[in-house]
Amino acid sequence: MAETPPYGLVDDAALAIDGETIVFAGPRAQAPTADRTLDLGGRLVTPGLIDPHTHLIYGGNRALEWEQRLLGVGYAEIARAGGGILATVRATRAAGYERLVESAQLRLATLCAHGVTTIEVKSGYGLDVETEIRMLRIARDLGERLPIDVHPTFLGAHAVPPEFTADPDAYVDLVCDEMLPPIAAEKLADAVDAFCETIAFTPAQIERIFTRAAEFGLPVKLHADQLSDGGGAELAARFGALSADHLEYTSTAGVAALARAGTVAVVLPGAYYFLREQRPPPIAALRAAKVPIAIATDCNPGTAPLVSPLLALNFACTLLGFSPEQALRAMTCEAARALGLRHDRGTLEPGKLADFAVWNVEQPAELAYALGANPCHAVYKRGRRAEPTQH
Ligand code: DI6
Ligand code: FE
Repeated sequence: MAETPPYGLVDDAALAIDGETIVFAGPRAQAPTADRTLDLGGRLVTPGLIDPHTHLIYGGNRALEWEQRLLGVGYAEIARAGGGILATVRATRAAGYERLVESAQLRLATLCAHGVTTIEVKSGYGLDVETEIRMLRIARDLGERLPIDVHPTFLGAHAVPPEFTADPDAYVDLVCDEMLPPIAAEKLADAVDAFCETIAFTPAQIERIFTRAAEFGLPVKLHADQLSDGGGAELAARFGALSADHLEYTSTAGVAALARAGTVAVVLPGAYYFLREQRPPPIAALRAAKVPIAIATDCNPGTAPLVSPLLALNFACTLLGFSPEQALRAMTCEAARALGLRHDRGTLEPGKLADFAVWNVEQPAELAYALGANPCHAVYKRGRRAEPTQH
């Protein structure tokens, strides 16, 4: 059998589309005849990019906190002093529906303009019933406003809100008993996430939330081992999580657990870069154990105010040892896997959604190479030209 060329590239290729679906992808000479054809000028076409981990919706920003961090104050230190995530919680609760939609829509339009056709969006800056639900509704609404599929994730266990500092377990009760039931009943989230960390939630608390999520048939994922090894990867694996994300401090046992469970490792090179972390996730061990690896922007105001998927690819290459080809796979087919969507997107094949990006580049490595450029020529979502700026 012939070896697959780098990136699975096909020269002089054609895609045939019926409605929302690809019916042919391959050499132009073999393409079926069509009612209507469109010449893409010989440009590179890739699957639409998929961003499987974002905190896109939030009030305010944390530029001042960033200034402090540049002067040497630590992220965890700021969080313990009531800043960090809790500062964004205050701004998000105060923002109201329209302002949250407006700011998130701007960020989303930028991601779309860089070739993103599917995105995951977490709640987690409300931390009360009303604001968590508001965030999830906004996530769903954004998917209606822009030509992109939005997959909302409920992240009620992002931080312990100020009202519950004295009794974090009572907040976990609220997440399980007052937040999850209406969210599941109204189908406001496609998955449930939690932040497993000394400054956030313990494995025991998260087990309660994940057990409840399973009762509602909701898949789980986890912010795992970002700042310390809290056994997050093992916890995610125990619950058959879709993904375990961050993983800077994941141990050898954690890697083995992910491999056994088939859980995807989502690495967030933007956060690694922006926090100036010194310890990279164990990429070589993950690869050796055949754990699928995806990349996401982690777009959030505290650790990764990043709206360029292409910069995420670049950081993965320059900081975490990805090849440009591995990086592109990590933001297409592996990212689809991280969202449980491998069956209908992430590659250009018959039967998959016609989600693709057209690029003004000579070779695919340029996608990860050009710092701050946007060579995206056009984006197609479900077979239609996507024009995010005109909405
Ligand atoms: N880890 C992260 O990188 C983001 N959330 C999390 O649990 C950061 C969120 C923030 O700082 O606002
Ligand atoms: Fe995150």
